[in-house]
Amino acid sequence: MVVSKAWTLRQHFQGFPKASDFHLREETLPQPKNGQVLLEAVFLSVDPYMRPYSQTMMKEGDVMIGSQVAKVIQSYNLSFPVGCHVVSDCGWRSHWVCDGAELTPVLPDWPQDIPLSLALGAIGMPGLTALYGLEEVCEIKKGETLLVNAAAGAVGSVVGQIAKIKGCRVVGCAGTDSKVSYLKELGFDQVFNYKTATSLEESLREAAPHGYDCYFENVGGKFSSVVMPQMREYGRIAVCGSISMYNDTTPQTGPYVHTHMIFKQLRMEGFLCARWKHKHQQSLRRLMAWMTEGKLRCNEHITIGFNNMPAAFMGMLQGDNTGKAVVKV
Ligand SMILES: NC(=O)c1ccc[n+]([C@@H]2O[C@H](COP(=O)([O-])OP(=O)(O)OC[C@H]3O[C@@H](n4cnc5c(N)ncnc54)[C@H](OP(=O)(O)O)[C@@H]3O)[C@@H](O)[C@H]2O)c1
Ligand SMILES: *[C@@H]1O[C@H](CO)[C@@H](O)[C@H](O)[C@H]1NC(C)=O
Ligand SMILES: CC(=O)N[C@H]1CO[C@H](CO)[C@@H](O)[C@@H]1O
Repeated sequence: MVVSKAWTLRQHFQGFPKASDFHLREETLPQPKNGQVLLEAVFLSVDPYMRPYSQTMMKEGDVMIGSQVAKVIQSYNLSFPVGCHVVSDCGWRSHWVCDGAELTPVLPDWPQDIPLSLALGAIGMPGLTALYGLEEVCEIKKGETLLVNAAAGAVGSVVGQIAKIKGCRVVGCAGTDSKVSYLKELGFDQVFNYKTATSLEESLREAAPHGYDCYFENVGGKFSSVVMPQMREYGRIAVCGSISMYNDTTPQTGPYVHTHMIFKQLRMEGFLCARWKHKHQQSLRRLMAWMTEGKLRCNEHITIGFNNMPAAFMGMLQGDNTGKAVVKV
């Protein structure tokens, strides 16, 4: 018998999450049956979506939702031998018993010198989100100018690098000067700190005087309202996230986008990475190829200790991370 640790939502978040909103409990797991495996968490992901998701999809007392890279430590399923690594959506748990059908093996030929934690980042859901947002939603073309915000994060840092690979001009913004330097090292053309800029409007205009063809939106709210008038005709906006609105207790209101959308003939489309599930495998291979060729680099912000999951989550929401925020057990 294995005793697992699990983080639950003690009470729904009100505004910014607090340590007391989480509860660590122990649960005794059943013995795995035929076809099942016992998993042990190695790396766990903390992601922005957990904040809005908790509000609409979780009850108080539920285990926090999330993905992890886990190691199979007992197996009654030949497809998942002991010692292999999988991606599991079993939430904030240290151990779990499940059927093979619920698991995704990490890419079979995962190179030894690439950390497995990237299966939660650039070679995982955030990397796929960046790729689909650019190719499927923005339909970005060589020579175009792209804006991405939360640019030093898991999704944003990959967005900018893929757009560079495709021959675009990339403008990014992030919340600290060290993130700004990091993005310049990654090859972004123009980067500024949105927290210290005297005028967001002017900084955006200076970075791209002719305006933006594509806008990869991670932030929403006021930021978005300032970008809309600077979109070029037939511009495309991929609405990936709106992190600046996730902990609002009262909804933000306008300015509204309609006039800009009409007269500039813009296209704005929300999307979820899972829409293109059928091509995840081939897309992960493309991301891995860019990584092994040195065209895609990615930083990780690693917090040590399963017990520090809430702190890692709250830290990510307030911008502690450069690159993907993960917890190493
Ligand atoms: N649609 C999908 O399928 C999908 C999938 C994955 C992620 N997403 C969305 O993509 C966005 C980025 O996710 P991620 O996993 O890559 O997270 P991330 O960017 O690694 O981490 C969140 C970052 O957001 C920035 N931030 C926090 N509050 C902000 C605010 N009020 N204004 C501007 N920036 C703020 C912080 O950086 P700064 O220091 O720069 O402020 C923080 O580091 C999120 O909105 C997320 O919900 C969507
Ligand atoms: C093992 O896992 C696979 C999923 O890869 C599943 O289809 C299969 O049914 C499992 N095997 C057994 C014996 O249940
Ligand atoms: C209402 C509230 O708590 N707003 C905060 C939400 O979190 C962001 C950081 O992610 C803060 O900037 C807001 O002040």
